[in-house]
Amino acid sequence: MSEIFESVGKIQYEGADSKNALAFHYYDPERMIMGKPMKEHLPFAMAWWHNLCATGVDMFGRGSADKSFGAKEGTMEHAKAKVDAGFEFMEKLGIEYFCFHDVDLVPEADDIKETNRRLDEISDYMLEKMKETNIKCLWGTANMFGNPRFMNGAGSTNSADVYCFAAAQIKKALDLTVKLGGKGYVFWGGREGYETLLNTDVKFEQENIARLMRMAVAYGRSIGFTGDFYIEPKPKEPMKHQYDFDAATAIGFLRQYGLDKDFKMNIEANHATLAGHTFQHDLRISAINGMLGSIDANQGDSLLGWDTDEFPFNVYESTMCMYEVLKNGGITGGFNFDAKTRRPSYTKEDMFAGYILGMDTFALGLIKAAELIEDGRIDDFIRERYLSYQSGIGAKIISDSTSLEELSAYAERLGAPDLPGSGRQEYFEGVVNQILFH
Ligand code: XUL
Ligand code: CO
Repeated sequence: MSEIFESVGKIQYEGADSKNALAFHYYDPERMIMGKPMKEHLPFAMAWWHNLCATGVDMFGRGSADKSFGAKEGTMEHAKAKVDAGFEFMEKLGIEYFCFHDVDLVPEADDIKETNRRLDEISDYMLEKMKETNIKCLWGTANMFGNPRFMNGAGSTNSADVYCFAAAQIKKALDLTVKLGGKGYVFWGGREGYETLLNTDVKFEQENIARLMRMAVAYGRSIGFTGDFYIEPKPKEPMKHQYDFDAATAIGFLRQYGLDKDFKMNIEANHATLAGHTFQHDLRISAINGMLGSIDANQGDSLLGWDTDEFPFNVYESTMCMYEVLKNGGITGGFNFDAKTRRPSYTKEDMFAGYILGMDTFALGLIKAAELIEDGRIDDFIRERYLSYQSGIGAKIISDSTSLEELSAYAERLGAPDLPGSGRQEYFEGVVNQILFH
């Protein structure tokens, strides 16, 4: 089989002084960080949709990038060419995982039975490639937002017939995920939300989403899927209001409907910022609830109000992300680059440049997060900051052995408490800069 990315060889680590555009400058897979090689800390994944399907189309213009890979688009030959391109791409970058939606893999037919037949064919071909290369599937999902039938959502749709199509797609996507040995299965509720409450029964819709998820868990477990289900929260876009607004909302939903044992979060940086949080915030909320599962590694643009899905270059953000991941003891999922090159970056080399940027940014984030933890000043300060709960009245509070009356009497005896001690925010922001730039 002929090479698709002829101008690009295997991407090597060359170090920070190298000016080679097609080399890693920080991602050194075997370098040990906190007792583990970088590549084990950072199981990177390629997003089938952005990398192999998206051509740079936007609301104002047709695509700028050629993703035909030598085949006629809309054919099974093209679907196979994308598999060839994808595996060559991942091998050249040393990426061990991929993520996919059903419709990323094959052209969707009018009849779902034909689409499923095509999916069987392509997944056989993918399995062959996986055996040859040792590349694995991180997670699969069903695209339940692109087809016009899902205009009012999938689990949240007003149409029971459409609901059945969503169920059929989930069933097939789970079959594929299991066939390809995927570690996880994602629900991104793209159109699970509403435009106006004037036509929407929110409670009914949320209960129906939970029903669909419960059926997915039952089916998945029945066919031997032992991995995690994930919710990928996002507050808006395409809908004005989406039910999985952020990690806290999604975790509450999972607990309410008894799904919290089977699900974790797949946190996407640009979704967290759309919800008005930092990326780190949603990672922390997931982690403290034991639900930090996987990560969609990208970044948004603070000047734009939508999901720009940019390759991450902000090292401050990736450091804070890796700080959360290290503190969590790692993640069972991986780092999926749900990111696309900008419309004017339409060449094959640009595809590599995007991934090199993302992988280097997370490698730097890992190095710096480990330094922050090894430095210890932040951890020490946080420990000290809550010391008043380690003895006396504080110890009684956290052992649940006091009452409002006792606390009130204590406060009256004190008259006026001392101020709670400086938060030293500016000092610690300086510590982060010191670690980042020493
Ligand atoms: C959309 C998004 C999706 C999910 C998978 O914003 O992030 O691509 O990751 O459906
Ligand atoms: Co995503």
